[in-house]
Amino acid sequence: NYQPTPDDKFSFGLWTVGWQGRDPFGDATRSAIDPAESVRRLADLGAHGVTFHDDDLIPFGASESEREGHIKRFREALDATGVVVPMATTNLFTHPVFKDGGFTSNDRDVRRYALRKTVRNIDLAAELGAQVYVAWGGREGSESGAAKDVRVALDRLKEAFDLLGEYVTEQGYELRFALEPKPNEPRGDILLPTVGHALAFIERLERPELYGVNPEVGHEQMAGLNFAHGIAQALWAGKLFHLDLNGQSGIKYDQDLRFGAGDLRSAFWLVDLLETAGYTGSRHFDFKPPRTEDYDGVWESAAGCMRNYLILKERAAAFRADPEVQEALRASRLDELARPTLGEGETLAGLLADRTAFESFDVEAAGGRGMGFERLDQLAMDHLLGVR
Ligand code: GLT
Ligand code: MN
Ligand code: MN
Ligand code: MN
Repeated sequence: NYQPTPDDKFSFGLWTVGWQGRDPFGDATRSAIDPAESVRRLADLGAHGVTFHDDDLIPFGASESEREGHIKRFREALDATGVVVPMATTNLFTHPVFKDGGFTSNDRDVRRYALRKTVRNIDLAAELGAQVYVAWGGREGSESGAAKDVRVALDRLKEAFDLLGEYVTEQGYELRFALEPKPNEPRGDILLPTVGHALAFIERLERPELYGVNPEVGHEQMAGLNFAHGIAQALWAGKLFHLDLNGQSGIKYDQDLRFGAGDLRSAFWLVDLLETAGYTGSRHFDFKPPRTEDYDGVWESAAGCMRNYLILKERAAAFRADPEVQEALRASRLDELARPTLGEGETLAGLLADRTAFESFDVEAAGGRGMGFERLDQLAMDHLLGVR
């Protein structure tokens, strides 16, 4: 019946259902919502978790006693509903002070402030039991060439993450970082634009084991990339610490549609991958209910994210269980892909000595073999469309 339960591990950012619909061309279309109310509504819908930026929970500039009050109200809502906080993050993009970035602003005092703001919220994240700390560097970038020395900015980004890694290690927090790539918007070009860039960067850090990625569906698609492929490589590298599910229709502005909207086929392969790979983290939604919606529409949109995930999970499982699909997978030689290219115990010398591998290999015959992928994909399509 596609009714989510906490076992499905669905989570939502406070900033998603709490988005008031302000965009570059128009004012807010919805009033602000109390984070405690969002927690209650999400719990009613069947979510297990809620995530937040420091400023989603505690308005920027709040006094220490106001801060305590906001945290207390939030904790009460969590306790009353059983909703957990699997992840938290820092807002290093809204206030004008971050107009040239947080960890890579050319202004050194801004970088020091960004680190302090982050450390402060890491303490709160750990206190609330979060296991993942996301870092989306939307303002880390530039609009023009000489404005940012990218190699030097990457030195500063490494410096910042190394310091944060040192901090969580010294505090003994069970918290790992998940870097969120995005190619552009709000900056003209953002540092670590794709999953691949982020994975390469992580290996240059002092404690690489503390860092993974938080890929977002729409962000990779804005760069024209195949999201499921990026997720597969992150899984292969042991670096899929978290992910942001939403919908996007092709290469354009960041749409943040509800999950399942936009590229539905891509969503199908993503769910198939997450479910067959045994991903155990939260299924986290980072979407924006369109500004056409009132609050009824917001909760419809949030419920739709989860419903679509569960429908796709069912369809993907049916695809995998179908005997005709299994036969088609064999006909397309997926089992052969899983076999190492050298035989067991065989060495490079063995390959070089094997005349059937080259001298007498019938390239024309091999080149003429069909792969059977169209049949396989049509079977997937039939399952996705619910006609099998
Ligand atoms: C912001 C951004 C998202 C990030 C969030 C984490 S905030 O809404 O567009 O993609 O995941 O900072
Ligand atoms: Mn995101
Ligand atoms: Mn987005
Ligand atoms: Mn977003």
